[in-house]
Amino acid sequence: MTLDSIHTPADLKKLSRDELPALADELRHFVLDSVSKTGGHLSSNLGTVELSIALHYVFDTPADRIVWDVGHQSYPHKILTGRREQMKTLRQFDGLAGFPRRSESEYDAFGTGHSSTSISAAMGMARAFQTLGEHQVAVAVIGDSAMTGGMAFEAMNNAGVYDDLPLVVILNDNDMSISPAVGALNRHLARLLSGNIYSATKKGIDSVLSIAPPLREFAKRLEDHAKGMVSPSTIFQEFGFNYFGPIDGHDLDALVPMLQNVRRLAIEGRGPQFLHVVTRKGQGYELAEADPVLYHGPSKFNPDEGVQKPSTPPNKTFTQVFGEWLCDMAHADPLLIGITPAMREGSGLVEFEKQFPNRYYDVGIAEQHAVTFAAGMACEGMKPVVAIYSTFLQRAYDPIVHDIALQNLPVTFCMDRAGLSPNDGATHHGLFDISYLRCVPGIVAMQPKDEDELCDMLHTSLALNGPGFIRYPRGAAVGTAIKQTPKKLEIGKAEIVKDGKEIFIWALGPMVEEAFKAANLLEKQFGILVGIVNPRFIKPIDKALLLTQAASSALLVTMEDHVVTGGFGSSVLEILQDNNCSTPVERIGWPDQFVEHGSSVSILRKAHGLSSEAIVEKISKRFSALTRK
Ligand SMILES: Cc1ncc(C[n+]2csc(CCOP(=O)(O)OP(=O)(O)O)c2C)c(N)n1
Repeated sequence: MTLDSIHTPADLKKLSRDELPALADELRHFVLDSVSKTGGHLSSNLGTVELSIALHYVFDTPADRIVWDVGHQSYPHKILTGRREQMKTLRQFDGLAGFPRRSESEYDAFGTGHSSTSISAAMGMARAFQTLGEHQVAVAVIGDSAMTGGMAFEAMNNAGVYDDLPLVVILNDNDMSISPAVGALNRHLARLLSGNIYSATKKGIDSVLSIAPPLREFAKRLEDHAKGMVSPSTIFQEFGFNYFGPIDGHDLDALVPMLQNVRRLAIEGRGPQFLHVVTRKGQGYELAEADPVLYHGPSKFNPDEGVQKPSTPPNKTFTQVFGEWLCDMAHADPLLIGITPAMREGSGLVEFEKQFPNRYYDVGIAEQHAVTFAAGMACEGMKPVVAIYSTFLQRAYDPIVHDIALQNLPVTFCMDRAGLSPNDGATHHGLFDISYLRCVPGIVAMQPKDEDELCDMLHTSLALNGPGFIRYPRGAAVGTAIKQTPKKLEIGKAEIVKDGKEIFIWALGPMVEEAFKAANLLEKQFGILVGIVNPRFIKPIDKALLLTQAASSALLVTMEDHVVTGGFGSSVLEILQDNNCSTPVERIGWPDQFVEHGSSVSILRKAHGLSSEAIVEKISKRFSALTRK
């Protein structure tokens, strides 16, 4: 077994070129076997097996830096850089991360998870090498969909003017995002692969020649110019990169010499190099090749059988409920528009696209654009609904402030994955949106306790005259029946879900269930009478109810699936302070630190003092300290 003998890229370099294809086979089997046991990203990693081998074979890693865009395709790289044994711990608590992390290995040159950062980061490294007089190369490996992110082009634009920059950009073109790739760049790449662009231009020139023979010389020059401008290399060359490709990314005999070539050019100071590599998502595992979307990020499965549907369908997820509501509403309202930045499946828009193809927009991995595009739609009287993960909305903060809120435009934001994305970890948890949204004037922000209330909130938001934000977590909702017709909620009005006296818990979203558990225990164990409020509105908060309850109780507790820093509990504190109310507040939420990955929410809750027992202990301690005085 060759793979067993590879602990570092130095071991890999001892192999002859002829031995590499066999290694690729082993590595591919290992990736499949390993991911089928742990769950994780599969199709993309099957597609980068040869590329990872060739990169570590040719480049002088870790001195040369490899930055994996998104990083979901970095498992073969992890395996080749000493982490093969640890792959069984992938995405589990204290185990390997699902993305590159600087703290995990010296070979992980840059931490990723959110897309389109690799060229900027690698360019920064390349400029630093030059400034420090180091002879190293920085490599960005970026997918064709990650390339649709604006940042990638901002970096290309900046990098292209440095004629001696030791930067290599590798475009890993598999014609797929999570779902099928979209946009004009995708069309350009497709035409470029088929060679259509240049031949179309040449045809145009031939007709110029036949009409005006004296212009032959000019036309020849035009042809040369056209080759540079619109031949397959165009867009990247025009940015100032040396373009190579497209080459077969599964052919090590093509990859190795090509990478040797671009590395030499980069290190010799011949400027930024761009290599266009064509790969196949799911390569080598038939089921994933046939359905790369299903195998993008599967849970554990048996590779012989493939991913199976669960025999008993679990409760609907919040995502599904949102998707169904959107279709229902779209039937009733022709102005409704659905927008996703490249997350059709994850955001529940598959059915909406089928039913309303003309009102569905996958804008690519382009969160900023998605939000401002929605703003433009809203200006013209359309009713845009932006379906976006809480974590990715971070990318669009200025558009929210500057384009949406400042102009008070009626756009509904459906923020999925608010709370933990446990296996993905710190890059993907949606733990900051309350803090970053609640300071924005004029917005309405909500979180439902169950799926029926989600529909009410969606309905409420759609009827607003300004922006509405609804956050909900990943996974199954609580199983509440959804009424036939959603109702409009009174803005800023909370719901008392349990009466009480000594303590009132204001629990957001899924924390209502936790609050009930805590209240039961507190009443049983300590005889404390605990009331529970479902705030519904994060902004504006039901001040009247809050102040009334604060005045009549010994302790207020806030519970949120969010960081405590600047979160919902903080806004409760501010309101009490501003109203000279000194009732203490126990804020329960995630601590002021980046929360790591783990195989389940409960493991991470336990690790951070947020298990049901720990919550009860916190509350009872605080309460008894207060009442003892
Ligand atoms: C800013 C941001 N938005 C969305 C995502 C979710 N996401 C992860 S991978 C992916 C598709 C990436 O496609 P591509 O770059 O072509 O790589 P491939 O999966 O095809 O190998 C998306 C949309 C993300 N990671 N970051």
